[in-house]
Order: sequence, then C-alpha cells, then structure tokens
Amino acid sequence: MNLGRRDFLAGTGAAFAAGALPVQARADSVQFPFANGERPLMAFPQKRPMIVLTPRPPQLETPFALFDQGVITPNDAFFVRWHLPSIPQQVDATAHRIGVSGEVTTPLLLSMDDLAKLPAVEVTAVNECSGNSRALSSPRVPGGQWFNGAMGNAVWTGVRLRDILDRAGLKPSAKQIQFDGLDAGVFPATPDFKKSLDVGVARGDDVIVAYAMNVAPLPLLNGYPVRLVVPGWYSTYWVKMLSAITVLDHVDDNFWMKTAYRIPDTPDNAVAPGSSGFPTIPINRLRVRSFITNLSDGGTIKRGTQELRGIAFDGGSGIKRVEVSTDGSTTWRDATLERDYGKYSFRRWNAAADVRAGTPFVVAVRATANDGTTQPVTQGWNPSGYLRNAIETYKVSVS
Ligand SMILES: Nc1nc2c(c(=O)[nH]1)N[C@H]1C(S)=C(S)[C@@H](COP(=O)(O)O)O[C@H]1N2
Ligand SMILES: [Mo]
Repeated sequence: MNLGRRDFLAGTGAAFAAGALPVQARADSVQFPFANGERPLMAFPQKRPMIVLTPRPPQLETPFALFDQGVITPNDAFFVRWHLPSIPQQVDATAHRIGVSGEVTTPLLLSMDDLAKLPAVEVTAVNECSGNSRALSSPRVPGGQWFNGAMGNAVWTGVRLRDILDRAGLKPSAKQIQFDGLDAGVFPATPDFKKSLDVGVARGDDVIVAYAMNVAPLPLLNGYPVRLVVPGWYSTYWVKMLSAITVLDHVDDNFWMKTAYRIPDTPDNAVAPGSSGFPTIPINRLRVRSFITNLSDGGTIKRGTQELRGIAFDGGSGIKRVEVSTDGSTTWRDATLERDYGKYSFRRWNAAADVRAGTPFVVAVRATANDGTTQPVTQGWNPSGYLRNAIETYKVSVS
C-alpha cells in the first residue's frame, strides 16, 4: 500500500456506527501466566481479535506471538489504551482542528490541510505504555493488569511539533506545552486527559504530530485523525485525537501530570513495597528491554539446534548489544542484531541455541543500549508498576 499523503489528511474516515462501541462476540480467551490472568479475545472496529483488559474504556493488548512476525506491528494488531470511557465513535477529519494557544504570539487553528503544508517527516518508533507488564509486578499493584503486549512499533508520518510551535511563536514565558485530545470524562468532575512536556523536549527533532501509521490513516482507537508521537518516551505523552496544544507559563499541575504517571525520584526509581511519602517525578523515557519472541515461558521447544529470535529497544539511544544465557545467567553470548530501523525502533535479533533433551531449557535475554544502560536482574518496585525492564527468563520443556 502506498497512499498519497493527502489520503491521510482529507475526507471523513474511520467511522463506527453511533452508539456503544460495537464489539464482536467473544471468540476465544487466553490465559496469562499470573493469577487472575484469563482474558477474552475480541475484535473491535479496525482491529483483529485482541486481548481485552476492559472493553470500556477500550484497553486491548497485542497477543505476544505477533511480535515474532516482523519488526513493525500491524495497525489492526496494535495495542489500545484509553483512560476515559467517552471517546468519539467517529471523527470527521475535514472538520477536525488543532488549536494552538496560550503563551504564543499567534494563536492558530490548524486543519489537516494546514498540516499537509508543513514538511512531512517519518520516524519508526516504539509506543510502550508506562504500565506494560504491570501484572508481573511483585507484590502486585492496582491498575490495568497488562502482560507484555502493551507496546508496538510503527512507522509514524506527520509534521514536526517544532514547526507548529515556531509558526505560533513561543513567548519567552513558555515553560511547558500541554496536549489534549477529543476524549472526555462522562462526568464533568472527571479530570480531562491532558499531558505536558517541557519546551526543550517538545521542540526535539523527532517529536511529531502524526497523521499516518504504517503508511495508512491511524485506526480510530489509536487516535484518528492525528496524534502526538514522542519517540523514546512512554506513550502516556502520545496524546491521541489531538485537538489542543496549549503553551503554559508554568509546570502543568493537572491531575494527569501532578498525581498520575509519576515515578519515585530515587535511585533506580524504586521504593520498598508499601512505601509512601517519597518524592516523585513525571515518568519519562523508555527503559531498555528485550524479549524472546519465538518462545513463551512455560512452552515447549524441540531438541537440537534451535534459532532464538526476539526484539530489543530503549529510550532512543539505540540498541548496542543483545546477549543470551542458557546456563542460569552465568555466561552470556552475543546475539546477532538484524537490520537497524533507527534508534527508536524495535531491533530484531537472533541467536542459535543447543537444546538438549532431559532437562527444561532455560534461557535469558539481556540488551544493552548505546547510552550504556542495561537490564536489571531483579525488578525494582514502584506503587504503579511502571518501568518494568528486568531481564526476562524463559523456561520451556523439551520435546
Ligand atoms: N487522548 C488520549 N490520548 C492518549 C490516552 C488517552 O487516554 N487519551 N492514553 C495514553 C496512554 S497512557 C497510552 S498507553 C497510549 C496508548 O496508545 P495506543 O492506544 O495508540 O496504543 O495513548 C496515550 N494517549
Ligand atoms: Mo499508558
């Protein structure tokens, strides 16, 4: 598929029928490897059957085996997460506007055609929920009980946020840029979902207002017709159905910045389970992670020489090295890194392993990023179950 840029920008697209989100009847279910881990699989509009955490608001997880199929996560399999139950069932892209206001010299009201007049840029980047793998937190914590599939990697096309900010003209008083989308709470008292970035981060080369995902319009559930993409940062900042950009002269103190999505301001951003009263900071860049994609913990493998395959990513320095260990993390050897799609992308890797009959096969994988960070052996704890990036170990039986 090679759609012209205008195809993403004009027209009314991605519509659902009015009313409740239509959901196909339950097709099947999956059992995650933790207590209370049974989840239905259901197909939502523009999506293949996905693992359902909650239908309203939609929280849909990508079945992990999908990550073995390629470096790019298909749009119809890309995870979905909304906070507020009231999300538009349909958006008219021709009528959609992004307002730019606050500490600017020239407030703007941008149509999709206005975006088309700015230089188009493209970036391949991982979108990972702050709470990805939260269900593996020990002790467990409240919040969406995601396994490892609240992440995906896509090619995002759009315009630089900086180009928009430069057109509006930031006043010297500009401190943070706040982003809001079309979704809202059912009750007026529910805090609207708004996220903010420091001006320096927002003006980065790679932060884009994206109108295409994998060379197609965004699925409605992933933010049609336009969303923020902040490569290297947890996806809480990747505001969907972007409708307002407000330049603030202060550090944003709305609920979603001041109270939610914060991590301990401590070494490793961890605290002892049950702690309270410690200082916190807003969550920020992705932590380096790696996974095996052609094995699942508790699965089976054939004896003999087997190929291990997987993915690794970090917060934007790029993957330097991936190693595997088959002896209980005593010795490690390098995996082969596959094609580089850029420093924000999944990096695929492969390694051969000698699998013998008789005992379970136990394999661990560890990535190191270009910034020198690597994965911890044991996971630090925080009350929201954010930032998981411990070394993953897979124990499989041999057939
Ligand atoms: N408008 C809006 N944008 C949003 C959210 C939201 O609730 N509303 N949730 C954020 C969070 S926490 C995540 S994890 C990502 C999920 O992106 P996806 O649904 O495209 O995978 O959207 C982000 N952008
Ligand atoms: Mo998230």
